[in-house]
Amino acid sequence: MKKLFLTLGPGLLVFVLLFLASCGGSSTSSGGSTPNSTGSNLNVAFLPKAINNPYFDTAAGGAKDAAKALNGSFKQVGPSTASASDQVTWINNLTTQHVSAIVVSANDPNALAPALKQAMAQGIKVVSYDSDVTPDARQLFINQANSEDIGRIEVQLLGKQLNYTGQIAILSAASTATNQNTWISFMKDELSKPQYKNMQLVKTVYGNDDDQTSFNDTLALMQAYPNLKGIISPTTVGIAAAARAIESVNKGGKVALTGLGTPNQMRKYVEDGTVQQFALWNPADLGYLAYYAAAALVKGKITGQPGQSFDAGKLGRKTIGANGVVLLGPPTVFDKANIGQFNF
Ligand code: RAM
Repeated sequence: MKKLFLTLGPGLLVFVLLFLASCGGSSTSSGGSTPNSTGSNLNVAFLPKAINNPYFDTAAGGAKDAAKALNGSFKQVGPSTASASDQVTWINNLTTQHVSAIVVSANDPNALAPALKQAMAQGIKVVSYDSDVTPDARQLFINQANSEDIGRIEVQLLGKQLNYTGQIAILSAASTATNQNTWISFMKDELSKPQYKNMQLVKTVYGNDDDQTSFNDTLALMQAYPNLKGIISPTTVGIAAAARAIESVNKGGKVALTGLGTPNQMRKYVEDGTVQQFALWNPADLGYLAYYAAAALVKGKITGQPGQSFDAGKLGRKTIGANGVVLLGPPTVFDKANIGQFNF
């Protein structure tokens, strides 16, 4: 540090330290930035909602496989908490580095848009995955599954379990998260159907994809609503924290829980009966597809127009749909019978 101080001088050193602190996250990388077989540099940066989330780590694993297959480079950077303003800092940083593509999962669709538009103006390709930004701030959105199906399926799973009766609550991620908010709007629409007339949504709370906040929110919900019969948590961080909270007050089997989780984080709770069923897609395939889409844009094989198609390696050819959306596929429902077959 002394040497760094002498080299940079006090002012610049403070600036560098402040900058690093403001980013509040870190990065991992793999592959070289050597020119690929087409001669262009394929240097793709993934920016998830937050790092240290097993869901995004699994997606990064898939992206690394794609980078290897395409002779490109991969790195993941991001904030340590799910913060939109920290993501803006990272976008500006990646724009200065002039990476060839930014692949981002948004904590807020609007807050990220100006920085992403600046990146695009400098020739950087922008792909959103998992959680979209405003459509004019990216070329493509890689959607994990049909948003309507994801929202409705969670209500259907809980309804069946509760015999369509009782108070329920939702434990979401950030209140501005594009993906969760879209799914919740379809949950509400599903709940408005006649078969749910005896099921009442009493509250939606936001755990911000933070384990401790989500745990505390779940305890607070059960305290505020002693007759609460079920919780839907459409976030892998939230559902795992909620399961732990339910068990911590011995309410396993009394307060039903479903939503979106990773099999590895939820296995224990499915095996001990706290959770009967939950859903998800394969995050590794999502990261893999997002990398292939970014590569096709960088190589000029597509521009992001609906109807264009591109090679997505082991996932086959994918076609761009309306609004620049590329769909991965249907979600899987996990339960005691099948959870043993999955390891992510
Ligand atoms: C969390 C994040 C992510 C979401 C999954 C289901 O990991 O909120 O955006 O897609 O849950």
